[in-house]
Amino acid sequence: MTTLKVSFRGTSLSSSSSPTSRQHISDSVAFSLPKKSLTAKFPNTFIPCPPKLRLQASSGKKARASLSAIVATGVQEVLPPALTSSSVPPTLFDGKTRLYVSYTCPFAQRAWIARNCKGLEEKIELVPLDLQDRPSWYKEKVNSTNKVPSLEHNNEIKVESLDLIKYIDINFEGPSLFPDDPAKREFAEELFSYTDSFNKSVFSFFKGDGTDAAAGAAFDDLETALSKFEDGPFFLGQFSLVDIAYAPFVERFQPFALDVKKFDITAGRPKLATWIQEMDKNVAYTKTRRDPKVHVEIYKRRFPAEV
Ligand SMILES: N[C@@H](CCC(=O)N[C@@H](CS)C(=O)NCC(=O)O)C(=O)O
Repeated sequence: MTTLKVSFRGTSLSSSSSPTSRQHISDSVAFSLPKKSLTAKFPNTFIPCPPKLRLQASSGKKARASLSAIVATGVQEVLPPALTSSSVPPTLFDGKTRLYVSYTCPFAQRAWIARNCKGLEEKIELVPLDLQDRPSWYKEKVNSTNKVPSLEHNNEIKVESLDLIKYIDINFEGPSLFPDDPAKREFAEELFSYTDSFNKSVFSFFKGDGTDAAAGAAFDDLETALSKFEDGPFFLGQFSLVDIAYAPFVERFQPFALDVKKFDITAGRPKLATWIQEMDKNVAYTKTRRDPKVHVEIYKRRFPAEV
C-alpha cells in the first residue's frame, strides 16, 4: 500500500479567495509571499505551494486517504466567480472535465471536497453557477433537473452528489477515499442511506415542527456511528467518502443550532466534537467551507419562524 506523507514547512499563501469573499473577486487577484508576489488570472489559476512543501510517496498500488495526504494538495487555487445568465458559457463537451457547483450548495460541496481530496484541482475544472441567476444553457445542455452538482467527464454528464463522490473516487487518480474492508463498506452504505433522514430530522427541528429530542436523537446517531470503528476519529475510522457526505451539512447545522436554537450539537457528544475538529484540519475540506456567520444568516432567512 502506498502512503503519502506531506510535510508543509513553508509559509502559506494568503489569498482573497475564501468562500466568503469570492463574490467580490474581480478578474485577477494578487498574492503576497514573503519575498515575492505574483498575480493569478481567472479562470481556475493554480499557484504552486511554497517551495518547502514536500510530497513524499512510498511504493505500492493505491494511496489510502490518510489525513496527512489530504492536508495539502500542493496547489493553491483561485476560485472563479460564479457564472450568471449573462456570463460567457464554457465550451461544453470539448473533452474537458468540469464540476458544476454552487458555492452555497452543500450537495455540490460534497463533490467539490472529493475533487480536492483527490488532488484534482488541475484535472477537474470547477464551474460555479449563480443559482439565483442561473444560465439557461445549464438546464438545456448539462442537467435537465437544473440542479447542482453535475460532472462533465468524457463528454458525459454525471449527477447526484453521493453518486458523484463515488464516481470521482473510482474514476480518477489520487488517494482512495473508500476502504476495501467489506464491514466498513457495508456500514458506509448505511450511512449514505441515512443522510437524507438525518437532514430531514434537523430541518424539522429548525422549522419548529420537530423537538429538541428528535434532533438530539439524529446527532446521537452520528455519535454512535463515530464510535463503531476505533482506528481513527472518522465515520469509518480513517477519513472516507462518508465524512465528505456529512461535513457540508454539519457545517451548516452546528452554528445555526447554537445561535438560534441555543442547542450545542457537540454537548455530551465527544466523538462528534472530535470529528468536527479533525475535519477542520483537512485543507481539502476547509477550502470549500464558508464562514459560519454566513450560514447562520442564510438559515435565518430559510427558517424565519425561529428568529
Ligand atoms: N439530490 C441532489 C440534490 C441537489 C440539490 O438539491 N441541489 C440544489 C442546490 S443545494 C439545487 O441545485 N437546487 C436548484 C433547484 O432546485 O432549482 C444531490 O444530492 O445532488
